Amino acid sequence: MKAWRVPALAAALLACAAHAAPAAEADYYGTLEPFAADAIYFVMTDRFVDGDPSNDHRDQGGAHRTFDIPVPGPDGESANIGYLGGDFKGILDNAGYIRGMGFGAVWITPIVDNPDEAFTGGAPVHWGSFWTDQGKAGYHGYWGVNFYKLDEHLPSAGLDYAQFTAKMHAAGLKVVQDIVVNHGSPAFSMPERQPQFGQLFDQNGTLIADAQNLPPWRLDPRRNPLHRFYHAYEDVAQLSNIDEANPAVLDYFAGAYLKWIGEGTDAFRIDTLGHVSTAFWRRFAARIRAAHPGFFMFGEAFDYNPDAIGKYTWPENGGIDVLDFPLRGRIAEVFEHAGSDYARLLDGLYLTNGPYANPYELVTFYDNHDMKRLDAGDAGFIDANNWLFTARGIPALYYGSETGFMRGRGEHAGNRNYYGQARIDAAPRSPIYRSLVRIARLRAATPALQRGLMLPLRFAGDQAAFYRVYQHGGMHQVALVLLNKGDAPTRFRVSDYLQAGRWQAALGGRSVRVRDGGALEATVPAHDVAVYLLDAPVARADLAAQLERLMAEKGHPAQ
Ligand SMILES: [Ca+2]
Ligand SMILES: [Ca+2]
Ligand SMILES: [Ca+2]
Repeated sequence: MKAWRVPALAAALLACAAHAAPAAEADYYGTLEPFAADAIYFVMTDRFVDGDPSNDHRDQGGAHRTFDIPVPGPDGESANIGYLGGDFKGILDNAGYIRGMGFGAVWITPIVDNPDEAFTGGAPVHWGSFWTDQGKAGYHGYWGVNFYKLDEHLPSAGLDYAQFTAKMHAAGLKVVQDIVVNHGSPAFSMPERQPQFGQLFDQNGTLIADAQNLPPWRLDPRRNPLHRFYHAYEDVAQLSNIDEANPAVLDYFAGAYLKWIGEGTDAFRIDTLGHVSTAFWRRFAARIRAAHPGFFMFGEAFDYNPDAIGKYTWPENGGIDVLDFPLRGRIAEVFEHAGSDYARLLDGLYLTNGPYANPYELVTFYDNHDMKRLDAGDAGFIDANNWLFTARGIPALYYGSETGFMRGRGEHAGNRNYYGQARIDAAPRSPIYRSLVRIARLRAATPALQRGLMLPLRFAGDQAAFYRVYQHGGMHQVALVLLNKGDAPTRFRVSDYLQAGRWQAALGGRSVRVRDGGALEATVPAHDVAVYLLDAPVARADLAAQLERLMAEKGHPAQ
């Protein structure tokens, strides 16, 4: 056997030499995660578009009705804590709008059945309040009572969840399902017990857990089987606090979420990740990925300290990527204030030896439904989007940010207001929308911007300049990104690590031919971005050395 194989190998080597095959290109990439190709549009389903009034259930709830519960504010303004009618059909009707902006995925709020009454416990909601739930309905979806059952406000005839995901896929959009394991619905403090609140039901509709309106410290999980899904201590507001150490809990949630993957879910966004133990996440991720290898998940650990959230991304804790809260804090700082310094963002990237298993797989954002929306003028939004869609990470944009909708507003002050078809139809008139479309479509067409290594060149004042480099599997691309957040045009001159060749101006304008040892000069208008692309393998030695260092050190040192 051996005697036969050696000549074959020698013949192969000779054949290679005869054809002077080039040396294999070195691997340079931030991530190979396929999901990183897709920017994410985050929709609070109930607040996006009411595509089907027949599923609104406007009479639901009786004395504790669930539809259209206004929270009045000053000057005739209003927030709302009832259902407002948004549904799968409203999203699907606008799949072309979302895809057309350059997004490849839609993150939707939880789809599972929520209570059919407004909550009567907790503290009353008033304009601008946080952590208050009295009078609120489960329009947001985060109060699950049966995690195997679709909430009745979402589907339409011919459009159940599986049909919705199939049609979204056909429209070129993946579906990111928002999932919760930490809690069910509000479970105590009701003046009188309300149906469904604090209860959990299985796939057959059988009651399997019930807090019975008891405060958590009065639960008796040792003796009462209906209390065994819950910790006997508080966690978030009045929400039931699921005991993730109970093996039945893992079976219940893994079973439910595998069912939804079977109906077309492409990825999970995990709510309240940091309120559940890493031991649970390791087991949960293993269960999901045993059936669906490589399934992409990212979670919400609501913490601006990178040391507190990095651990969730490590393989021993389930390898779950996270929403990039630490960078989000810096993005708001920089783009909400003129005169800020791009250097603040550089320090928040953690490109080498940082706390994350891979910083290129983090989901980056500047606001969402649980905080004040970005408080900036149109120019600030434009600058923030130009950053988000060119820097490392997977951008997620909250619905309405494409027009600066309800900017600066928190949860009960308009953050989650109904967007609606009229605003969508008018969006092309917004300068934020027009510049977003330009940069998001460029990212969608540019592997280096999606998954390339990021090599910073200059982060100072209103200027940022960096390379993104993707070289893998026969594909190679170098992007040079030049950002100007100032009020005047600015001149960039780049020579560091600049490879000779023909650099195409990806957003329009003249391409630039760079000679060995030359420079690339470009003027970037106020609040604008320029991207130059070189479609060539990395050849310059000092650039290769920098990329090798970034490759070797991009993860957490212990990984
Ligand atoms: Ca509806
Ligand atoms: Ca319901
Ligand atoms: Ca918890």
